[in-house]
Amino acid sequence: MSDTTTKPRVKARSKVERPRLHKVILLNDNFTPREFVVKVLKVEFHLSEDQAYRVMITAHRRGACVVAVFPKDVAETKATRATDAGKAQGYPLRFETEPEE
Ligand code: TYC
Repeated sequence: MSDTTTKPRVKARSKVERPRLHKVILLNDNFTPREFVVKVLKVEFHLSEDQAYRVMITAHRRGACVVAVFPKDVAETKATRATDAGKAQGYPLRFETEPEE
């Protein structure tokens, strides 16, 4: 007979924290043409025409609008690319990022 004892194993639940997502926020300005904002939203964020128009018009009316949420590095890369697309045409279009609550 074996003299090994069997201990009850309580599996420790490791609390794996998921990395917080970051919002990409579109900011309004008085110069960038509406159609250009819609185009950037479609190309950089893969929004449909309808989604892009709604985001653009919300930013236009309220000053800012959340475009989407992503892991931090993706949010920052997309915000930079979209801001640079405006800059390349001489527009002051801005996208910022901030952590989700
Ligand atoms: N306000 C701009 C205009 O009237 C259009 C615009 C909308 C610009 C949203 C930026 O995030 C923006 N031409």
